[in-house]
Amino acid sequence: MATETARPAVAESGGDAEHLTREDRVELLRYMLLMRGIEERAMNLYRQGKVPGSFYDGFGQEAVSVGSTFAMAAQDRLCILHRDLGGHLVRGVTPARILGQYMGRDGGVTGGRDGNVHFGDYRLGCVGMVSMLPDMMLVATGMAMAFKLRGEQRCAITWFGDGSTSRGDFHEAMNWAGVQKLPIVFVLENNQYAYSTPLHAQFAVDPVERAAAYGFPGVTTDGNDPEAMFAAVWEARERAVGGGGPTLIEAVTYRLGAHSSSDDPHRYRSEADEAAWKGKDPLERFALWLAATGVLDAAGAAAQRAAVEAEIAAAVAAEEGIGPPPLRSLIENVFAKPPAALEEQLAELERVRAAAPVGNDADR
Ligand SMILES: Cc1ncc(C[n+]2csc(CCOP(=O)(O)OP(=O)(O)O)c2C)c(N)n1
Ligand SMILES: [Mg+2]
Repeated sequence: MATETARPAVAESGGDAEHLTREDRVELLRYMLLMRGIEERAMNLYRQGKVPGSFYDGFGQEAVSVGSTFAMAAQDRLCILHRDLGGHLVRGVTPARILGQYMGRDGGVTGGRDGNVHFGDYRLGCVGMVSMLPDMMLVATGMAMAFKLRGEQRCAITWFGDGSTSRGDFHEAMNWAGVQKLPIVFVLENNQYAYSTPLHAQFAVDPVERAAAYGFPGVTTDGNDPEAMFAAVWEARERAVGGGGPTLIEAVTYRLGAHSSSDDPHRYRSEADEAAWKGKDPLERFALWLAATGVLDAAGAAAQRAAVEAEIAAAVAAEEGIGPPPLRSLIENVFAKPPAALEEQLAELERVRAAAPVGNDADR
């Protein structure tokens, strides 16, 4: 595996989005472009049968993970969910390792063991996702508890969707974090739907109001604005490491794409609704803002997009050349001494695989 180091905290000179430098703002856009570009490319690879399993994307939600991760320090820990690819990217996971992950290649973050969302490079502070929602809230709460017990100046952050707020784990994590005043930031990614379930069928009150019931602040933020996300998380992290306890940040956004590769969202939401939110696409909006404020002119923006596209194309080409991991790696780190019968079975499976190409599973 590659050995990138975690990205240091930005804006070390200041305490809010005012202190983002021009370079930071250009970087924010670059990470958002990378996330969009990688996921678009991965969706095409999925359709070509080159991405096994199913595929989840974060189209329209790029500002949430990129903006919030930008506010975290290298020593912090991130429990990243299925629409938060930007979190991995900001921490320094390369596009090649991510695309390799999706394609089940040896060069992927888990070395081909898992696909779309279950990965995280712990050396960069990223914790691999647990699929049961929202168990990552409990994992992050446990990490924050450890930081507190050890007296460390570190913070945990996790993301979760509007649908996750109906589960017991949400309440358990919020309660314990509030009781213990833990250094944790909870980011509620309100993208209007949980699969096909709309907000009005999910909760009777805005869930951000529940923070007060657990004894800590809850704030609502524009989840389509990376600078707003940065500022909200920065402030929450400052409070957390200063002993002030958790914050719940509701990032209001919209899932522009389908729930997953197996979903047709037009069965439960209108095209007019989609078009209205498309007009608030965080990428285009932020690009316009950077142009209007003179941070990135047309030539700079075109060069940035071209560089991102080239980086993604190179990553795909590199991973396509790598191939899947040897089946023998299935039993690595599992047995002290693998049983001989298992070795023989794997050799047989290797012969079968050599004769059949990798394809998608039946969708879940
Ligand atoms: C406990 C549990 N039930 C069901 C699922 C299947 N599932 C995966 S994503 C998802 C929708 C979750 O909605 P939300 O929390 O709003 O997140 P979003 O996908 O909208 O980002 C569901 C039902 C799951 N992973 N865990
Ligand atoms: Mg949702």
